[in-house]
Amino acid sequence: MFENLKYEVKDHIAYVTVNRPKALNALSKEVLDELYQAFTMVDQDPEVGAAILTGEGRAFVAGADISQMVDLSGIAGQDMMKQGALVMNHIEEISKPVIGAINGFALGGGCELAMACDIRIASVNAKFGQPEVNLGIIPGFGGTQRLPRLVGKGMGKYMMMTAEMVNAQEALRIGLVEKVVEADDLIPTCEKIAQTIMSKAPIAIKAVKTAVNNGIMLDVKTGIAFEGEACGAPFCSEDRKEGMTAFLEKRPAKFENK
Ligand code: DAK
Repeated sequence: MFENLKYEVKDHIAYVTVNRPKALNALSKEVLDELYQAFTMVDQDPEVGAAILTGEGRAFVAGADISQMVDLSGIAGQDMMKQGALVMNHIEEISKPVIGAINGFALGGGCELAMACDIRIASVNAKFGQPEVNLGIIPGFGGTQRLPRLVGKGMGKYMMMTAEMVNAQEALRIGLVEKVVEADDLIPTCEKIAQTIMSKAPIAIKAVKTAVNNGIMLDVKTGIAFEGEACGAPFCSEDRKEGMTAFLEKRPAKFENK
């Protein structure tokens, strides 16, 4: 189905694996196009409740494809930046949770791709960084905006100005990832998290995603007003009635995405 990705659905989880291991899964124009299509499939397939995004081999994604960028004109560069930013926004905005399983290098556009996921789980081998200044550019797929929101302004600037890589434990300490696990436990851990999330009311999960993603860009007061709006759909759902009734009847809830 794809040339640069593996895409598989199992037990309601879509596995999206960037599959260019020889180039450490660098984001070529083609990979970006395919990622956009794959996450549209995740969004639209009613059989899919969550996605796990990872990379084949020893990298998650080592960045935008430098060999494709080297000869780009300024205008073509802007187009590429727009394409990358669009893909990251798409992943962030789809209605289903996306878990990044960070198995190795997550550099430049790869770190930005990881940050577009809702939750990041790192293997002990993972390495993160924004080395764009080594190449005479700056992060162009949302990194200057998403990184400081995750790790704070100082650490974000530190990483983007020094181009230093951080290992998985440091990424955990600064809030760039949520958990660090042994390499063999990476996918099982992500599957467990996906299953846990999928056992909840999907309309509520979608509303959490929307409220957090939009609210974080607003001042707290406006954000709380936004949260009020986002409460509407879950509160009006049949699943809300089921969840509350199940609690009172001391039984597990059976959610139907209604
Ligand atoms: N692009 C293309 N090829 C890459 C690559 C990349 N980002 N990263 C690695 N490769 C390729 C290498 O060229 C090598 O290919 P062959 O020589 O075997 O053909 C192969 O993957 C294996 O890499 P190494 O031999 O270098 O492996 P090592 O273990 O020695 O080193 C490394 C691993 C990850 C430390 C190293 O490969 C590395 O430093 N890679 C580059 C990391 C990087 O700088 N990433 C940031 C890329 S820049 C914008 C648009 C986009 C962006 C910004 C702005 N605008 C238009 C405004 C985004 C920029 C980026 O992401």
